[in-house]
Amino acid sequence: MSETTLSIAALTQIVTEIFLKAGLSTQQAEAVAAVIVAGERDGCKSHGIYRIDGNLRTLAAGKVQPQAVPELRDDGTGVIRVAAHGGFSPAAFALGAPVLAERAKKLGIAAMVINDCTHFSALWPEIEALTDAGLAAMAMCPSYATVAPSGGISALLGTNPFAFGWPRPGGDPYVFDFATSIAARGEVELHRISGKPLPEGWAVDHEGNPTTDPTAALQGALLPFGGHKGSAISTMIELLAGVMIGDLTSPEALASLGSAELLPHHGELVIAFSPERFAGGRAGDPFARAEALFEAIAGQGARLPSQRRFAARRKAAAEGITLDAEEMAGLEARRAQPFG
Ligand code: NDP
Ligand code: PYC
Repeated sequence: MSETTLSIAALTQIVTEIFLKAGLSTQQAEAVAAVIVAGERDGCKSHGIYRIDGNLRTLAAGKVQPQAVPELRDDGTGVIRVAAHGGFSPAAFALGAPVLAERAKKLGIAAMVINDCTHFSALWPEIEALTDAGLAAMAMCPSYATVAPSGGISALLGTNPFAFGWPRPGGDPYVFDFATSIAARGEVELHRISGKPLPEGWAVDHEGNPTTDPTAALQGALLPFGGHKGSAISTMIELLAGVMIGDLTSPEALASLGSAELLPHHGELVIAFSPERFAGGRAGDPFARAEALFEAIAGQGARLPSQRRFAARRKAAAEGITLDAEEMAGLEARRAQPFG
């Protein structure tokens, strides 16, 4: 199968054009294209260009506001809010992130609540915006009911991603970002599209029986990572980034959307920390102590999370992003066809 290699800028232009043509404002289109292209650039296929069709389906169903203008609500405290007004989360995050960073540096800790957004993206672009500002950060959100709780048999929790980052002066940050299900639903979709069975232990069918068939898994439920531990972390995310911020939990998000074929609408919680402020002048520079820990991990031959991603990013910057013929044809078709 023939392949096409595009520069990051060229792919960004194509994806932005697709979303402008679909009716998104420039603010929304550029923010959505940036996270999709970042996913493709970093070798995160489950949140790369494969997400374009889901976004367009959600738009066509009228479930996301293409021209939404996110609104910052800042009362000067440690909790800032961004009302996404039914738009996509990346534009809302971009509006609030500088204020979150400024507030965390001033107070030591600050949180950003995003309400009323369609959320389809990986969380690491957001975490890296904060580690780039010298802050440690956590982000989390519900999704929609597609994961059975540990010991249960049917979909209730979301794939609920959780991400953390620590800044490393002069180097790539320490970042992890994962679904609290054993894999992201996007991974299951990619298995279905390429006709590959799932590994054992990922999912159950609609009757609660173990399955390796991606279609049966999508109709049934994924399982949490780490059994009862992942299930509890996922439940915490429902509480903190759903119930606590006055937004939808995963079962509520699925009920309001009516289908897991579209992208979910809910909120997100992002927390930023100033390591210097927390260290409070106690002995030992927190950044130097963190480096000692990272070196000890790597010293055992283990890799740090995001290392694969950063390597893919450097390769893409030097050599471009390579897409197969089917992916390229999909992009061209989306660019050429009228939206709807
Ligand atoms: P993965 O299991 O692919 O990766 C999880 C993390 O673990 C990454 O940081 C990865 O780094 C790291 N990692 C993987 N293997 C190793 C290893 N051997 N040693 C050390 N670290 C390792 O992620 P998921 O499939 O769970 O999630 C993929 C994406 O889906 C996430 O970005 C998440 O935000 C997104 N998502 C979004 C949702 C939403 O509602 N918006 C819902 C669910 C998921 P590396 O990347 O370098 O491999
Ligand atoms: O891959 O599980 C997933 C997902 C849900 C919403 C966005 N991504």
